[in-house]
Amino acid sequence: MSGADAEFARKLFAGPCDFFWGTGDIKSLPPESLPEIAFVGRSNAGKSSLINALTGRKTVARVSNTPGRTREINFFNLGGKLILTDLPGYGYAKASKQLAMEWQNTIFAYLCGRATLRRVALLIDSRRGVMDTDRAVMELLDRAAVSYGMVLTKTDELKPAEIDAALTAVAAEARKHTPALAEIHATSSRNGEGLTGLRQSIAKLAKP
Ligand SMILES: Nc1nc2c(ncn2[C@@H]2O[C@H](COP(=O)(O)OP(=O)(O)OP(=O)(O)O)[C@@H](O)[C@H]2O)c(=O)[nH]1
Ligand SMILES: [Mg+2]
Repeated sequence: MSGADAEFARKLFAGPCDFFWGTGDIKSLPPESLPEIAFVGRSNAGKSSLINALTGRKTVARVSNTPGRTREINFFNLGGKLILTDLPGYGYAKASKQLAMEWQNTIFAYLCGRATLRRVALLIDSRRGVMDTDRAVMELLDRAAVSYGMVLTKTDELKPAEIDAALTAVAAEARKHTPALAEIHATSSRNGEGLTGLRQSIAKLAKP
């Protein structure tokens, strides 16, 4: 990473980030325009928190202690160069079966059909590791040939040795999947660990 690239990433995430579209209906997505990165993961994995932390805001994406908080696909325009999308989580036990199916269908249709989707950030709660529902999503992304990077979240909850173990375990899962990037980011939205590196990786997808 050159100094200029690092500076571009820093400026991009320090600049404006505006919510511009939210929908639960796959038929009413915003027009495909800028390159897009989607934040995907189990309910409560920390997707909305990570978007807020990356963009240095407290309230861009809504966060809550109640899993299942994000009900729609929310689109954020980052400086006119990149779109960040915050998706509802999967694996939310309390959701009714019917609702869970609807969510899944919507999310899957979005992930498989969005021409401008350049990358998925697949968030894994570092205390839990990769679970079967994550593996199902990885297989779906494999089939859709969407490139994805695994991101460990909530590392502030772990000791350094535990973070290393979590990274090793996630890397082993990623190696089984061709579209999964080898680079894995260990992050905390609470203490900021790993955010600079993740910003730099994401900024490479942005319109120059
Ligand atoms: N300790 C710690 N807690 C976190 C971190 N990030 C998020 N959380 C907490 O985890 C919970 C869920 O965070 P969200 O960002 O709403 O998670 P989400 O993946 O968007 O959840 P859904 O929208 O329900 O899918 C909240 O209580 C957050 O405060 C982190 O880096 N460290
Ligand atoms: Mg959320």
